[in-house]
Parts: sequence; structure tokens; C-alpha cells
Amino acid sequence: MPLVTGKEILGKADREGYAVGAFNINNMEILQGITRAVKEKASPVIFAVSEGAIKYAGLKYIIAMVRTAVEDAGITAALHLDHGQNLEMIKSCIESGFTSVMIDASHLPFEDNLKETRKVVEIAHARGVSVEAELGRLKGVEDIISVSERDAILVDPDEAKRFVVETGIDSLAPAIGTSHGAFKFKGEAKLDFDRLKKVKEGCRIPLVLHGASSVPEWVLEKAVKYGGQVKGARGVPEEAIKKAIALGINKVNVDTDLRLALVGAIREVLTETPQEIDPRKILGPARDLIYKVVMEKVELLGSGGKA
Ligand code: TD3
Ligand code: ZN
Repeated sequence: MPLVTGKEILGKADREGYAVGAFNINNMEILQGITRAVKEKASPVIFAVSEGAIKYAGLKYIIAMVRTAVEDAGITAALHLDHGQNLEMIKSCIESGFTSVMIDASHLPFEDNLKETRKVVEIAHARGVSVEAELGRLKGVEDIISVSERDAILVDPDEAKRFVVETGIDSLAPAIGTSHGAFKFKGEAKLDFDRLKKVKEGCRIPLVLHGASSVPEWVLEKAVKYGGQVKGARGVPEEAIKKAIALGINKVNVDTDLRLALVGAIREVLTETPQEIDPRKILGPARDLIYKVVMEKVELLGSGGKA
């Protein structure tokens, strides 16, 4: 099966009211762990690749690996550039087979973000590639003190409406209080659901939740037990993810949970069997744990059987 566009996968998710996981891949084991899970669940999937991952693994390796996985397993998948910031990199991805790209110009003033995004939409749509863009900046709501600061950082629903119309993007990532990484909240997790609701009502396109890892307890426990210095890590509670999906989120970005699972599993093998030098015995269990995390995610997002 060839790769499908982000628009195709997310359009169906939007119409039917569920979300699809966008999982970051950096190597073969991560890709295979995800692929096995989504195949078993008959779930669509978005393979997310960061500019860093491309620098690490090489664009050709990534594309060849993903195409092989998709063909071999017969899954419904999109290949997506995550947080594209470099226009040359974005163009390379579009020209070499990605079916979706994100232009992240969210650090720029609104009008400049709009201009940059429109430029990418023009190039991408000419090649049948979908585009995601971001509005607002990722930062925990609790770090924000005043109402004006909150408004300055989180997405503005009126701006979002205008942005979608004037850029022609296929999906939008609105900042509503999540952040990247393993330490999202010091206290209770707070997402601005009212804002999310307003954005969806105004935009009526698939919405994306960045910084959506949940840091599941069983994943964190293993990482900490074997010496990982990630104590106190906290993600977006699963209940909050469900609520966000009910309010219009259709793509849920997960990287941190996979990272924690991978290093936890590797640490366990290295600690329990320090004489082990077979990379397959060290990375194999990590691949299995990635599989387990993705199986849980598909349950949470409601994408099983939607491929
Ligand atoms: O775009 N991404 C993945 C890259 C972030 C670096 O971890 C996300 O939005 C996922 O965020 P996270 O950290 O919650 O998995
Ligand atoms: Zn992100």
C-alpha cells in the first residue's frame, strides 16, 4: 500500500471523531515496534520525523525504511515532517516522498507566520502533500501568570480562523497549554479546553495536539527503577487527551513516551544482564516495549479498526 496523505488520514478522523497517533521515529526498532502495533489494531498511523531525525538517520534511510514497513505490513500510514523550520529541508521532504509536512513558524509574529505558512502550502499542495502549521507557543499553562501573558502565548481563536482561511492549511496545531518533553506540569495538568473548543468551532479542520505524551506510570517506573534520572516526570493525563479528542483534536503527537519506554527497556537489559553484548538482545526488548506503548495509545485515541 502506498503512503497516504495527512489530509486523508485526518479528514476521516475528524468526520468520525477520533484521533490518530503521530509517533516520532529515529531508528528501525522504533519504526518496527509502532508498525507491529498499528497493524494488529488495524489503525492508521502517522510516522513523524523531525529535522533532527533526518540529520541523524539520513533522509534516504528514513524514507526507504518507512516505505518498506508500510509495504511489508500493509498498513495505512502517512510520512510527516515534524516541526519543519528550514524551508530547504521542507522542500527536500516534499520532493522525496513525504505525504505531509509541518511548517513551524510559530515563533514568528502572526503575520510572518501566516506568510511563511502560505508559502509552504503553495509548494506542498502543488505536489499533493498536506500541511500542518502551529499557532501560539508550547508552554505549560501553570507557568503563565497573568491573563495577558496567557493570551500572548496560547492560540487566539479569532486569529486561528483567519489563519486557516488565508493559508489553506490542512491541519492546525493550536497551543492550549501543553509542552514538549517529560516534565510538562509541576502540579496538576491544565489545558485550556475552552480555547480549544472555540478554535474548532471557528476553523472546522483537523486539529493537532503537540506535547501530548502521557508519561504512563508503568513506563516511568521502569525507567526510574533502572537508574534513569526522570523522577517526577509528568505528562498529559489520559482523561485530558480523551476530552481534547471530544473537542476536536484529531492528531496526537507522541515522542517522549516512546523515548522513556526505549531507554527503560535498554537500561533493564544492561542492568540485569551486564554480560550481554548482542545488540539484538538489548534493542529487541525496547522494540517490544514501544509496541506495548503504541497498543495502549491506539486504545486511548480510538483509531483501532479505522485503517
Ligand atoms: O512534535 N512532537 C515530537 C517532538 C517533541 C520532542 O520530544 C510532539 O509534540 C510530542 O511531544 P511529547 O514530548 O509530549 O512526546
Ligand atoms: Zn511537537
